[in-house]
Amino acid sequence: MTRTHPPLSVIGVPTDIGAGHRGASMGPEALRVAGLLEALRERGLEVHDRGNLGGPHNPWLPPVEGYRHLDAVVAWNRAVFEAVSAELERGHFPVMLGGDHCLAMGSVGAVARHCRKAGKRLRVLWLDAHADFNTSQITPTGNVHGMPVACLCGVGPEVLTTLSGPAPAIEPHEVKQVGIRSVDAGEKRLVKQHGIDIYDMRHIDEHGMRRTMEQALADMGDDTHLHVSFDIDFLDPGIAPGVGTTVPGGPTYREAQLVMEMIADSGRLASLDIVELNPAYDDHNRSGRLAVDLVESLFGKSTLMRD
Ligand code: Z70
Ligand code: MN
Ligand code: MN
Ligand code: MN
Repeated sequence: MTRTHPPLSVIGVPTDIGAGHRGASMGPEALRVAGLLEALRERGLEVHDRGNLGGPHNPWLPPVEGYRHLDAVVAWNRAVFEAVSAELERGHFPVMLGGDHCLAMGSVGAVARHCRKAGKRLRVLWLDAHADFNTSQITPTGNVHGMPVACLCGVGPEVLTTLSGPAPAIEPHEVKQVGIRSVDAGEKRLVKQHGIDIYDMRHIDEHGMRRTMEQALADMGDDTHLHVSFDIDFLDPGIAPGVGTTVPGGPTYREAQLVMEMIADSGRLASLDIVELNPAYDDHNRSGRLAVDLVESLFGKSTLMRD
């Protein structure tokens, strides 16, 4: 099946500023070494590598008022926001290579602002083991990569909730989370309170991945911009050990492939984060190569369908 995508602009975000383990800063290079750009070009896509963004180094300090490195997180996300906004402005498809998941505040913030301006509907598909809906009051760690969904929904410090403008970047009903299996005690109450649609592993076990993805991708139209935020820890650690926080019981290789194929078939994919790949925990870049394999499916590679 031939699908037309605008030119892709690949943006490296080499930071672990929001993470609980060092090393996600090496993610962008590991994805390049695993052949991501070549694989995308092989799909017939026009791909521009914009290189890496820069930002403050990681001082590795304890939390201050419930946040670790808040100022540095803000600086990185301002850079992400500007870079992604510029790519959307020129009609390109931004692909973020993380880096830890805090970068999604900048990327989804830019995508949301673009959608409002262009009169498009927004759907954010959050593939993750974690809900990433903590706040400074309830976080067990102070790590801001556990907070981006809350911040995007307007729950968080003003410096982060106003990255893309005065109003919250997204409304809770615009985000669907798949693969969730680790939610902290206070976080459970918050996601319920905000009505986030969470397809956790129990839901996937009971209904199957096909039905789950039909639900997560339902009600999109020609005017929908689909942003996928793909945290590598979504995948079962048995197939993707290269992440800071492994959580057992994640999607298998086959389930993950189906997720990507169904997103591709939706025809709505317009921006992407690939985050939390941590080469320091990986096995000879196995998880990086798996990410490339899955991204090929995300861009329409399939077993029997001809290109
Ligand atoms: C925990 C916290 C987390 C990874 C998100 C974990 C957060 N909920 N970890 N992504 N890898 O510290 O907030
Ligand atoms: Mn995450
Ligand atoms: Mn995660
Ligand atoms: Mn709703």
